[in-house]
Amino acid sequence: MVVTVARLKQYGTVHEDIALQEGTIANIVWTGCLLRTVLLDLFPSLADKAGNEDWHVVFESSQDCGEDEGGIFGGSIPGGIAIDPSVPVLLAWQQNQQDLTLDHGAPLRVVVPGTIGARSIKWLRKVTISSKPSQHHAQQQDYKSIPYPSELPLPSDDEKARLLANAEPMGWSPLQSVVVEAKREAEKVVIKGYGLGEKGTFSFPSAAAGIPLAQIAVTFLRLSSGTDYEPTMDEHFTERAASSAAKWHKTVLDPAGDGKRWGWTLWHVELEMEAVRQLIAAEGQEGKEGQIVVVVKAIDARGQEQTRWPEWNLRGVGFNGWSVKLVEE
Ligand SMILES: Nc1nc2c(c(=O)[nH]1)N[C@H]1C(S)=C(S)[C@@H](COP(=O)(O)O)O[C@H]1N2
Ligand SMILES: [Mo]
Repeated sequence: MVVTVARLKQYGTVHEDIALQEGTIANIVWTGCLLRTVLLDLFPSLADKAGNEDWHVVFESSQDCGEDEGGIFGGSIPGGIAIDPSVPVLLAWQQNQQDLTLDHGAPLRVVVPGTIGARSIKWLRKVTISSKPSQHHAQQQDYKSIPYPSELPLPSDDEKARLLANAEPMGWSPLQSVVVEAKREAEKVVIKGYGLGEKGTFSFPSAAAGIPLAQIAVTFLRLSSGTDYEPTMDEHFTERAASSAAKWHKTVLDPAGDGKRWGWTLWHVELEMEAVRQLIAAEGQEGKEGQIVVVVKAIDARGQEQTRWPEWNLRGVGFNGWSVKLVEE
């Protein structure tokens, strides 16, 4: 299962009270039974509805978050995904061969691989087959991205509520790459991070739309001398990396990710400073003194690149742009 709290740096630039950094991921081995098996065992006729978009499987937890926090926590997935043989949606009771702890949803939780964590309902109490998606707060009022032109004044509360009601709930996770560590070690630069292939949009045809990660590439840019790196410059760096003659260098993907469809793939690259200087030279800033940043992008098996920089959104969620990090001297 893919844990979604992975692009916290950008979240932190919107929510300045939360000083978060990237780097928190986990690949977990889950044990449970397939939701698909349970559903088809109880209701064999559901097999005929595999391709229909008009039904949903709604999960409800025993957790009451309180009226101000949205009430009972729950969420749903389209029915076709719940019974899709290529998406192993689990009713899980173990994590890494250990019984679930209370924090992680004991005694029973849902695990929907490849999607935002919010659909993996913990402390599961009820599963309903419904003609409508879940009406729970997390499905209807939260975990939605509302693209909005950043130069416009913020909308009124009423307008914001309207936009929120009309926005699509987030579902599958997009093509991603993140740089976690970038260090200068003598005459070498060592870069490490993680990435993930796209799982398509949360609509039909479901799992078939998932495209595996093929490559993660890095390039380097130099800041003009006297300028100090700030995370708010990242969008500008990605633009520079995309529009200049920047040369990209391939990284090494950890083979442990091979064939494991639903987990993060770790990657790394070690470059001589001379090679870094050449990549910077391609960008046209080789002569100047100044800090160096690394820019990272993912490319999938179809040759499609990760989104360079997503549209600004009102809620600061779902950031999936190219990743940037200052190379520590
Ligand atoms: N009942 C319940 N289930 C929940 C949540 C919650 O707040 N309550 N949070 C969801 C979200 S947003 C995530 S990212 C995952 C986190 O799972 P973990 O605590 O095992 O990491 O649980 C999901 N299931
Ligand atoms: Mo989450």
